[in-house]
Amino acid sequence: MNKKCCIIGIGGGGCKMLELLAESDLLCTLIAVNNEKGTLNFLDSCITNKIYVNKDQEALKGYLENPYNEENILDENIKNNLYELTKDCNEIAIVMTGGGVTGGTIAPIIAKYLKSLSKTVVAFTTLPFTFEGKKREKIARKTIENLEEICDQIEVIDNNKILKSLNKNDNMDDLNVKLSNIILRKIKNIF
Ligand SMILES: Nc1nc2c(ncn2[C@@H]2O[C@H](COP(=O)(O)OP(=O)(O)OP(=O)(O)O)[C@@H](O)[C@H]2O)c(=O)[nH]1
Ligand SMILES: [Mg+2]
Repeated sequence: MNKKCCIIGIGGGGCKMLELLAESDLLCTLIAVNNEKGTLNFLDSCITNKIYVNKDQEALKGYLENPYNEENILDENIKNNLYELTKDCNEIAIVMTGGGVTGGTIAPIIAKYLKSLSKTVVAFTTLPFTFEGKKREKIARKTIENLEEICDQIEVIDNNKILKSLNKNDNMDDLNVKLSNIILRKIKNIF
């Protein structure tokens, strides 16, 4: 395990995963990215690196189809922040849960910026629960397609499979612990 690794949690689910990964023995730089100030403010206090993207879903939506023009989303301030926070990290894990607009658009854009800095970038994302509907699945699949084009490696975990593996009295927190453990194992194997 390379200590010079960095994990970037993006969007609502990605930031939640980051909080759970922060409880592990990983010695990585942790960065939370979201377009919701509230979510960033209320993150576990051990996550101190926070990047606020001041763009709502309406502004981000178009980037699902074309994640390549990142200049409008990552301003100089965000780029400088990312540059400084990752400057000693060669390997970067991007963690998000697929199906949302925020993670789905910002993750490929950040991955692209990090690739321009010659980092190794591995993305971890989920497929949405089937009960969430086709629209979310479509966003998640497009996100995967975009990440595959940009990242060195991408790991897709199906939320449905984890759901099936739960015990009768388990709840969403239990599901999230299972998901974060899967991500943790994969990160340890890859880096
Ligand atoms: N396992 C798990 N999946 C989650 C969790 N939160 C969200 N998801 C999944 O991730 C998808 C995207 O949700 P968010 O991560 O909240 O979306 P976002 O990236 O913030 O994007 P927005 O739609 O703009 O809010 C959902 O449709 C769910 O399938 C979570 O806590 N655990
Ligand atoms: Mg969100």
